Amino acid sequence: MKYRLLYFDDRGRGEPIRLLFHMSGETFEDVRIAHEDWPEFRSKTPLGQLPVLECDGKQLIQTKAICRYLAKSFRLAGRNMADAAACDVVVDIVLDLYDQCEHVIMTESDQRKKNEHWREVYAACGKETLGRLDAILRRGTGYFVGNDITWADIVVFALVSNIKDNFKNMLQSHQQLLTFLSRMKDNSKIKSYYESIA
Ligand SMILES: N[C@@H](CCC(=O)N[C@@H](CS)C(=O)NCC(=O)O)C(=O)O
Repeated sequence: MKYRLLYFDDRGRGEPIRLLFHMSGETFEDVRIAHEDWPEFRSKTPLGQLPVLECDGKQLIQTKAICRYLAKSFRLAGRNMADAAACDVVVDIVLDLYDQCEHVIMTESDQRKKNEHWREVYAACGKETLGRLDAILRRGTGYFVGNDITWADIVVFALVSNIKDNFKNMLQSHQQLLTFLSRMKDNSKIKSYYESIA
């Protein structure tokens, strides 16, 4: 299968998909669309949005659908139906939070305004959401589902790292999550991917 990922030159919703490829070792073309080219490019996408994953030329859209499809293809979707559902739950939890932060991450450069936004999101739902993720990790396997890495770990790592880097020191009360992020960052495949684009 020939894969082409179309996304902006940002981490955003493209990063979990990139990481799934790097974790699996499957090759793909990482096409990064410049924001100034987007107005012209937009009409070439099914919903006027990115990411789009082309699989042998066939376009697949929606971050979650793309990630789930790749996770199934790369055997990163858990061992059984119950694991698969647990992965979906974790991904839905983190995407709900990311949805609240995305606009600010993508467009705001003033750190003070970013922090103000995060404080509001944290009070409204962030504290609860991150607390829920912390609680799942407290089970102690080091992974969100079962005893091994799944796409849920990869999506949480990609999106929560982005939140953490944009809203400085804002995850400080979520120690389980912070430990998880730094362990994932040390994963040899993730590490070599980030070294390759540094
Ligand atoms: N539910 C969609 C949302 C996609 C989305 O909002 N993409 C943004 C970038 S993260 C986009 O394409 N924005 C450009 C635009 O809407 O013109 C998904 O998860 O893929």
